[in-house]
Amino acid sequence: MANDGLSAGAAARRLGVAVTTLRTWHQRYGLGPSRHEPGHHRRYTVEDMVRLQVMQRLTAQGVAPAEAAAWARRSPDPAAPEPNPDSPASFAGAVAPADSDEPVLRAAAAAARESILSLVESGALIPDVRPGDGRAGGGQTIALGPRADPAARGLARAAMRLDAPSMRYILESAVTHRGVISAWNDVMMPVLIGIGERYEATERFVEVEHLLSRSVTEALSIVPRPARDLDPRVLLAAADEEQHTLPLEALAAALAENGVPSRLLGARVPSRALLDAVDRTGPAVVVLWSQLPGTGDVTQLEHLLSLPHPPLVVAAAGPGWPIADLPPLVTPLSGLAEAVRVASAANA
Ligand code: B12
Repeated sequence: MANDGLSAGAAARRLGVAVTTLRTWHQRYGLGPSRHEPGHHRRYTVEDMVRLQVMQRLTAQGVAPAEAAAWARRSPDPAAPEPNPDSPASFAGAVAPADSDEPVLRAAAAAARESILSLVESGALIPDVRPGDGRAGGGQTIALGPRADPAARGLARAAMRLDAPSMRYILESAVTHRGVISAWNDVMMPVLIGIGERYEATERFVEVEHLLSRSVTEALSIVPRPARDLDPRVLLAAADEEQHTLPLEALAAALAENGVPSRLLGARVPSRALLDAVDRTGPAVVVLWSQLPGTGDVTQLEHLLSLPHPPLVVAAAGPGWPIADLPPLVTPLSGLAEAVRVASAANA
């Protein structure tokens, strides 16, 4: 690109969009050309082109234009030093001698592409999608430890603002780019535990907990499920009267990522219904989740073990189970990665 920037026509051609689209992005979303010489049309600079690349890429992925523009406006200046040395996004590669032509644009484009996803994922860029969002949380925060992942921080902020699009963006990016186990352990779980503590201390923020739970469910459901001709040999269920299911949803998604299909019965499965399901489907593994001590009744596990054809593995998962009093043949599970290992091995 010449030093004096690109005309609208040239910029549109480079981006592969119509000139009218560029005009719309300028007029509606403020993503216009910034170089202005008196007596000449405005020109698009390298920085403008980086922002437009972000806009183009996000809208192509189905992000609403207003939201995409919010991200694009916050894109770092490619010529500025990288603000966060830990961030994999590096705009340093976009810095080139001022008089260089195509390489600058190519580097800026590549840097923009690389950086969008990592910045979104890191939680460093949270678009202000809706005006007034700042008010919604009333300055309240979800406490996370000092070593919390930046994406978890971004998620906590978005959750307190009841900002579902941003939550969804952060969560889906985490699932897609890190995989389910890390997305759950490093991003979802700390924020869920944090909002639980906030609720316990204040008896407020149930609305935050509900919207966050819903967003987690939606993000976990984007993981493609294994082919339909594979018969699921893993059965996942919450104990009788147990409404907490998110860890099982994470387990189903993590297993799917490993090509292992599962049946997830969901919340509050009465013991009789669980036994009937096992009888009809003959699973190799049953994972029963209890979050609350009140639902961790071990007779549910004993009944499973005394079936004429018991599953190979009967696993107790969740903090509700009395670990010391579990029947000897029950496998206790303490984390998602372990659950994936045990269920995958028994399924093989
Ligand atoms: C989301 C949520 C809900 C949602 C659930 C939505 C859903 N679809 O699952 C809804 C709104 C339904 C809900 C309801 C209630 N909830 Co609730 N909820 C939560 C919250 C925020 C997250 C739950 C979760 O997914 N936990 C899983 C992970 C994130 O947390 P964890 O269990 O502590 O993780 C540990 C282990 O389980 C293990 N682990 C983590 N992930 C995995 C995965 C696998 C596969 C394995 C094996 C292990 C494992 O590692 C962690 C470290 O040890 C928790 C907070 C919390 N700390 O859990 C409160 C929490 C569990 N809820 C609580 C309460 C009080 C309730 C209600 C009674 C509220 C009410 N008054 O109605 C009801 C209970 C209804 C019922 N009978 O079940 C309390 C329970 C306190 C207690 N120990 O008794 C908590 C702890 C909040 C708090 N701090 O006060 N809740």
